[in-house]
Amino acid sequence: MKRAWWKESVVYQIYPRSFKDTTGNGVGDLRGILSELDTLRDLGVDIIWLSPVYESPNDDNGYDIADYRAIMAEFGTMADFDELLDGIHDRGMRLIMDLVANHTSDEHAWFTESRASLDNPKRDYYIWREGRTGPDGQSLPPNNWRSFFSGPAWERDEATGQYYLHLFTRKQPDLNWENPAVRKEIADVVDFWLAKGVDGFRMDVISLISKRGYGDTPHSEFNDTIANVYANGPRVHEFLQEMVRDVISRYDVMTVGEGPGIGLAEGPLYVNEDRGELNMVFHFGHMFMDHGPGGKFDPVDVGLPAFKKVFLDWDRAMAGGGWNSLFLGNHDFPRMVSRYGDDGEHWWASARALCLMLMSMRGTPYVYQGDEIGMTNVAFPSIGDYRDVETLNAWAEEVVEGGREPEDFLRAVHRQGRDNARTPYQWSDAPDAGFTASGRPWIAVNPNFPRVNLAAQRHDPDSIWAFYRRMIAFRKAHP
Ligand code: TEU
Repeated sequence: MKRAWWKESVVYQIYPRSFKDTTGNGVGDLRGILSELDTLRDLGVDIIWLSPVYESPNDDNGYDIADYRAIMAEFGTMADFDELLDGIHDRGMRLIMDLVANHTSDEHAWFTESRASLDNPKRDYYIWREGRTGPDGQSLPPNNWRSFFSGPAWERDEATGQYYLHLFTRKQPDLNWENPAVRKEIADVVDFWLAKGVDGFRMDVISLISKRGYGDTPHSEFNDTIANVYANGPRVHEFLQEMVRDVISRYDVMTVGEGPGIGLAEGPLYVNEDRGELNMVFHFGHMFMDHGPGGKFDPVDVGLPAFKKVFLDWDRAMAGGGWNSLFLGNHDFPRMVSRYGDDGEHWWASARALCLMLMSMRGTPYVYQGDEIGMTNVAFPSIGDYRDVETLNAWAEEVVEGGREPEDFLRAVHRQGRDNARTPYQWSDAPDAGFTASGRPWIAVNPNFPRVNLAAQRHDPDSIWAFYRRMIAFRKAHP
């Protein structure tokens, strides 16, 4: 096995919007992260991954990028970013950025041009198709694909009458990676940030960039459509190899690709060392296993043997020269202690047990902000308390249009919703958990903050935080 710094590191994911607000706008910011770098270093973090901080209209909290070379004004300025990067490097840590390149915002200049006319030079930057004609002469989408966030994956655009593909929200049009000009644009973006000194990328839904064609999906379960229709298209490896060859290989950096639809058979093709693609992928073996026939808001129970098998299988799958990422949660999934442990009576013990598991497997561990203090799911009483577009779209479709009982849907959201992981970081028992002094956080703080917070744990040798710190140190002492 070859040694590499990213194999001997612990990554900490920051969701900037929910980390720390220093300006009083109710939204976390870059200076908030800067102010806590010593805390992260003290925990033993080697690499910080920032969820997107680029200019964005925030339809999907920054996963809809309007300008890849600008910092979101709510988060700060490019000068703040440069200071943050220096602060991270000064402490011997590294920084990886989130590269969202399957799609842009519909407010990106490329899309504004692309949608303007059929012969715009940027028309082929996105995926445009004629609609189908319905029985009554009405215009229907080109196929039956559904978006990840409810409703059709196609939107008809007034200017030309054609439809554009959006696997996520309608404000996230998919880029056309078949177009070499698009690949060159993305390569230039990657080069821009690497030349600035960032240490790598987490690549959002990289498994989806190469499309297989646009026939109807025959699958009734959405996860089957992801795996068999949307993901692992015929040119995905060629596109990744091209990006690595042309740009990434010129730097000493790490890459981890997010991979809905990447199964045990495909994983090695993305990460085996002789392939020149990625260092790691995030597979969703354990993340999608509790989705029922109706998808994520129709959850089913999963047993421990099935859960353990995912990790065993993936460990074995890497025997041919690949390397695993290890994670039990992120900004898209429930809190790990609530989902895989117990956030009641056995909160403390199960948070520590999950930490032990995460830190003692082969692979690179990723800690999602707040998991190191045992932050839990939240059960807001009303849909009005929720912010996530996935949850709000599913509410509109299932409850408002579909007639599902609101209480039943909210129970599913309490268990599965992405906002579970997006409530503000709980720094202390001060108002709003010390996240913001504004009195109006962008999303409410979990009401358990007087009990679950960093200040209460930082100097307690038996705390969850202290256990993470010990396990990280132990891990590094025994490569
Ligand atoms: O997530 C991709 C992805 O597969 C998720 O949409 C996942 O299926 C869903 O969140 C489960 O509920 C990435 C980002 O991590 C996510 O935040 C973005 O919304 C999405 O891509 C679009 O960029």
